[in-house]
Amino acid sequence: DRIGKLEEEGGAPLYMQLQRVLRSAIERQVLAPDEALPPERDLAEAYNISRVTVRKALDGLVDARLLMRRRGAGTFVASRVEKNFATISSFTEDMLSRGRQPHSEWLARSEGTVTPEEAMALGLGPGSPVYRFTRIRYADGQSMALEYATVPAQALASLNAVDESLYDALGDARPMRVLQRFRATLFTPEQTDLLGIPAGMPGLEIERRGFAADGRTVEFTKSYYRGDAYDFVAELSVAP
Ligand code: 16G
Repeated sequence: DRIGKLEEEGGAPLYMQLQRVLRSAIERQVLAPDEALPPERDLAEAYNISRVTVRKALDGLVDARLLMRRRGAGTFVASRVEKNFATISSFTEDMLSRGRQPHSEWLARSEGTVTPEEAMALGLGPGSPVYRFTRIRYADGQSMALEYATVPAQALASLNAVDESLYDALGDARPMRVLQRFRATLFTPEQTDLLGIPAGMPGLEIERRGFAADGRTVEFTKSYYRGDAYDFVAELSVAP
């Protein structure tokens, strides 16, 4: 009832009418991101149409990425996050600004000395001390990304200074400029397990080197974003 009614007789085909109703409910957030749709059987009954018609309507919306199916769990309103590409923000800020609750599951928090790759990325000499943080990042309980961050030890007060947000812990030393590299990735079976996603899902690997206002490199982070959860958007203009 809350979702809306179909048009009167003689309108567009029924599956299209249902699509229109669902589309509008999603746009008005009557159906919220990540909300489960009623079972197809219930929709068919409520709208007095066949299950085949319901399925056809939902298939179209899944193709249009407005809905997504989770194996064994049903059909959900898609909850893709649009991340602006042109400004620097933290995961925590990204989620809070969308009214979603960020949460991290810590997989590792350790102290060590730089690997050659980290030394190069962070501009540190061999043997420099670093902290490493591995986290699964969630929004409203839904896994969004896996993150492996390496931070020069001197950038933080201590290994345990990071609570929920790395950028909060960095404070005045948070990145003011970043260099990023993107590449397509397929999640490994281990990452698939950690994120609780279907096998074979594509992802986006983003390597970020972040520089504090004084120019020091303060993070070298590899983020693996779920391909079904993110749209990266940016406004570009022609070079002057
Ligand atoms: C974002 C950054 C990541 C940074 C993290 C800090 C990208 C691609 N990555 O995920 O480099 O370490 O935010 O988030 O934007 P936090 O302050 O919530 O820990």
